[in-house]
Amino acid sequence: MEKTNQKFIPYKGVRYPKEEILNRSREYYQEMDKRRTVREFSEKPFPKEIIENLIMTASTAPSGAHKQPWMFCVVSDPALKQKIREAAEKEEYENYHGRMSEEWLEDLAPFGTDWHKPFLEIAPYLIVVFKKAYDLVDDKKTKNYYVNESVGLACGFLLSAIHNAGLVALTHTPSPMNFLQNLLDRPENERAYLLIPVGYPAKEADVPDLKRKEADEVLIWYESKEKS
Ligand code: IYR
Repeated sequence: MEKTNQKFIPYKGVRYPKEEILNRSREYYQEMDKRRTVREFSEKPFPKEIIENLIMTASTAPSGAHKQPWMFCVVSDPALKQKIREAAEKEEYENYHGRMSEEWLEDLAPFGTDWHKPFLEIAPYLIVVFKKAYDLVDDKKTKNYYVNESVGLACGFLLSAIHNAGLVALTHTPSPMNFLQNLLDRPENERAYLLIPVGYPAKEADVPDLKRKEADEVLIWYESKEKS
């Protein structure tokens, strides 16, 4: 390896025997396969420490040059949640009444979504994820790399942590999202990326009866042709 100024330390990850790796991989898949996007939340509160743990898990995601180009804003203030709902619904009304194509509306029909976004006030916490297009260090611009990939990975980690904790979430993408930068008073280098309400599911929460693709639809093997 190239000599650098970076200090290297021994990798401390656990090493399992292969049977255990097989079991753990199967069990994790089965657990994650139970995750569902939920749009009907309970108002039931829970400690903010839980949210902090979830976000710190998200922040363990890999990122371009380890810049961690994200900021997670957590909104629990009802007045601010109301403002966010009003602004999101204003945009979504336009989306559902002309900005989205017929094809798009048809694709969404099975999910029963419309411009009403009550979950933005009902869920106890809204996590608004911002990507940092660049960083500002003492008012100087410094570069970030693979920002979309990095923040997407962090959001994936976040969703799996939420599911693992026993809570539910919705990946909401009001469009355009710039109202969030204004309402949350975020600096110029931060752009809203996803809005993720988090909470307990409502008592009678329904989800669409979706099927996930089979392995042969999402996975192609390229193996040695040699007989083993
Ligand atoms: N942002 C809109 C529309 C929407 C778009 C897609 I693609 C979805 O998978 C779900 C919704 C809304 O939140 O209603």
